[in-house]
Amino acid sequence: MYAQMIKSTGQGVKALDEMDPQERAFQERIDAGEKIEPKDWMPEGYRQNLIRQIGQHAHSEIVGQLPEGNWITRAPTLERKAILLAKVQDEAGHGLYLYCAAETLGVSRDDLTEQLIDGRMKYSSIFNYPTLTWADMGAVGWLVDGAAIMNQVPLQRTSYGPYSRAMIRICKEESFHQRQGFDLMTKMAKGTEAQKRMAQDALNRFWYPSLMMFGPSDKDSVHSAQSMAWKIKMNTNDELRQKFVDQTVPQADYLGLTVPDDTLKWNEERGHYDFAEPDWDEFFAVIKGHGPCNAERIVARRKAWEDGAWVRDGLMAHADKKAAKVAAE
Ligand code: BYC
Repeated sequence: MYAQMIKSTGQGVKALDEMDPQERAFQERIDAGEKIEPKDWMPEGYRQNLIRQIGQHAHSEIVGQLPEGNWITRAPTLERKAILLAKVQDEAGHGLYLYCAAETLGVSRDDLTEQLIDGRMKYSSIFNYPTLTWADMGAVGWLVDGAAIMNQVPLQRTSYGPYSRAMIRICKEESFHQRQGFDLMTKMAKGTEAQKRMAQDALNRFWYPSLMMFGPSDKDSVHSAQSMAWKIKMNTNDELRQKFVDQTVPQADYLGLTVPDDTLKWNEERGHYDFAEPDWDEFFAVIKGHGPCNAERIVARRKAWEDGAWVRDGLMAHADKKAAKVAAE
C-alpha cells in the first residue's frame, strides 16, 4: 500500500501491481510488519540499500569514537573520565553489532572498512567537526546522541531482523549517553560565568551540524521513498529533524542557553517550532570530504586498520592451522 502511495508522488518506487510475484510477496510481508531474515529471498536493491545504510551507520559509530576519545585524558574528574571511557567503548560495541548485521547480507567487515578508508563509503557528517573544549563533550552527548536516538528509536522496528535487533541494544545504551551529556551540560550551564560561556559556545557550534545529521531536506533525499517503502527507514529526514527541534528547544531553555537561531519560534497553528534550516551547501561539502576534520578522521582510521593488520593476519593463520588440523582428523 505504501509503495503505491509513493509511486503517485513520482519518486520511482514500484507499485504492487508492477512487481513480479516474488517481489510482490516480499513487499506484502513488509507491509504486514513481518521481519526479513538473512536467508529469506530479498530484492537485490533491498540488500544493497541495507548494506549502504547499516555500513554507514557502523562507520559512524567507529569514527564517532575519535572526537570524544580525544578528551578521555583531559576529563576534569575521575568520575567524568570513567563515564566518557564507558561511552566511547559503547560506540565501539555499536559499530561491531552493526558490522555483524551487515555481514549477514553477504559483505565482509574488511570490505566495508576498506570502502570507508578509500572514500567509497560515508559516515555521519557530524564527526567531521572538531571538539574544541570540554563543554563539547556535553554538547555531543546531549545533541549528537539526542539526534542519534531520535533517528534510531524508530529503526528498532525496521524490517530487517538483524538490524532491528542491533538497534534495540544500541538504543538502550544511547539513552545513557544522552543523559550523561545533558548532565554535563547542566553542570557547565549552571556553573561559573566561564563555564556557562563554554556551554553556550558548544551549543552554538553543534546546533546546525546536529540538525544536518538527519540528512538533506526531504526534497533532496535520494533514498527516502524506496527505503520507507521497504521499512529500512521509518520516517523522513524532515519529520525527525522537526521532532528533534521540538524536543531540544525546551531543554536548552531549562539550561538557560540560547539556540543560535533568531528565527526560532513556537508556531501555535502547526504545534511545532519554526526554525532555520542548516546551510545545505556546507552539508554537501562535508559529505563530499571537505569538512574541517574529514582528512584527519580518515588518516586515523587508515592508521588503525594498518596497525592492526598483524593481529588479523595472526588470527587468520591460527584459524587456517586449526581448520587444516580438523580436516586431517
Ligand atoms: N552524514 O537520501 P538520503 C551515531 C547521505 S549517529 C553523511 O536522505 P538516507 C553516533 C546519504 O548517505 C549517526 N551522509 O539518505 C552518535 C546519501 O548518500 P549516498 C549514524 C549523509 O540514507 C553518537 C545522501 O546523503 N546514524 O552513529 O535515506 C556517538 C542523500 O541522503 C548524511 C545512522 O547512520 C549525514 N548526516 O538518509 C557515536 C542512522 N545524511 O549514501 C555515534 C541510520 C545523508 O547515496 N541511517 N547522507 O552516497 C539513516 O537513518 C539514514 O541513512 C540517514 C540518511 C537519515 C542518515
